[in-house]
Amino acid sequence: MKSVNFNGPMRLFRTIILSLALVAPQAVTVINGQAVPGKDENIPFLVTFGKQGETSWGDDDFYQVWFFFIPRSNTQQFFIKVFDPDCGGEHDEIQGEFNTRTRFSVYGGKGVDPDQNEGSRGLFNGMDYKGGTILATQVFGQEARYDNKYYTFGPFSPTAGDFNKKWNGYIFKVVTEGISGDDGNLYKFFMSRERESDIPVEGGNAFTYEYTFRMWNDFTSKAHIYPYVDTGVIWVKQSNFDWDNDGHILIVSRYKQGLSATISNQDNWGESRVGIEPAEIGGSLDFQFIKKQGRPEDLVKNNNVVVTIENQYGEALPFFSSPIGGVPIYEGKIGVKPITKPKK
Ligand SMILES: [Ca+2]
Ligand SMILES: [Ca+2]
Ligand SMILES: [Ca+2]
Ligand SMILES: [Ca+2]
Repeated sequence: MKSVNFNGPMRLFRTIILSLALVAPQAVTVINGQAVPGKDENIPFLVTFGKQGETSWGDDDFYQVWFFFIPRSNTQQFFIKVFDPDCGGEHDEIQGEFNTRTRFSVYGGKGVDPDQNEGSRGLFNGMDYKGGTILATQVFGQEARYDNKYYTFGPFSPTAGDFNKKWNGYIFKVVTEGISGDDGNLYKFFMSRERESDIPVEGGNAFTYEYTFRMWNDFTSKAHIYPYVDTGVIWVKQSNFDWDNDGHILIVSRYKQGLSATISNQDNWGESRVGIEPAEIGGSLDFQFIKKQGRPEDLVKNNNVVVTIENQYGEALPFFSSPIGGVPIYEGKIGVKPITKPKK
C-alpha cells in the first residue's frame, strides 16, 4: 500500500510532463509513408502464398489487404507500384517448383473505406473484402519481365478513391490474392506521383489491419510495425501467427519500455492483452520483432508472420506504414527521475 502514496503524486507529475510534451509542436508529416513496408519498419517484404500453400509457412489466409491514403489537399494523379509482383526468380519462396499465381487488384469508390465497410478490412472469414470498384487488376505468375522489377498501376485520380471524413482524404485499396500454387510471393508497394521514379505523395500514407510480412534472415535486424491507437481504447489484444518461437515481440511506447507479447510457434496464434494509458491515445505503439539469438545454424530462416490487433470491443486497429505521430520513444524515465541529493 506504500506505493499508492508514492504513485499518486508521481503519476500527476508524469501527466504534467507529458501534457507539456503534447503542447510542443509535433511533426505529423508522413511524406515517406508510401514505401510499404515503410522506412521505419525495417521489413524486407510483404508475403502472400498461393492458396494451395500450407499455413505453417506463415500466411494464415493467402490474401492481404492494404489501403493507400491520399490527403484531400493533393489533387495530382498518382501511381501504385508493386516491386517483384512475380513469383519466381529473385526474392520469392519456392516450394517444389514455382507455380504460384498472384492477383493484385486496385479498388476505389464507395465500399473501400474500412471505417464505413468493416468487411473491407479483410479480417474475417466470410466477410466480403472486395468492396468498392475495381480500377485495375493484373495476375502474375513466374515472369522474368517483372522479377526484381516494378509493375505500375495507374495513373489514378485521387477522387476515384473513397472519401474518408476523419482523415480528410481519399482511400484506395489493394487486394493481393494467391489464386493458385503453393509458393510464397514476396513483394513491396510504393505509391508515387510519377510512373518512372519514386516520388511520394505529400501527406500520403498506407495501412493494413492484418500485416503479413517476412523477417530479415539475420540475427541483428529488428522489424517494427506501428498500430494507431484511437480514442476510446482501454486495452488491446495483439495476435500473432506462426512466429516460430523466434525470440521476442516487444511493445514499446512513450509509456512502455518493452512489454513482452505472448508469441506464437509453428502454425498457431499467440495472443495477449495490453492495457492502454490515456496518453497513448492518438499515437502509435511500436511492436518490435526481435529474433532469437544463437549460432549461425540456429537462425530461423524465411520467417513469415501475421499480426493483428483489436481493441476491447473487438474492433481492429490499423497499422500505418508511416506511424501516426512519429515513432514512439519511451519517456517513462522522465517521470521517475530521482531527485539528486545536494553534494556535501
Ligand atoms: Ca521474383
Ligand atoms: Ca510450388
Ligand atoms: Ca515476388
Ligand atoms: Ca513463420
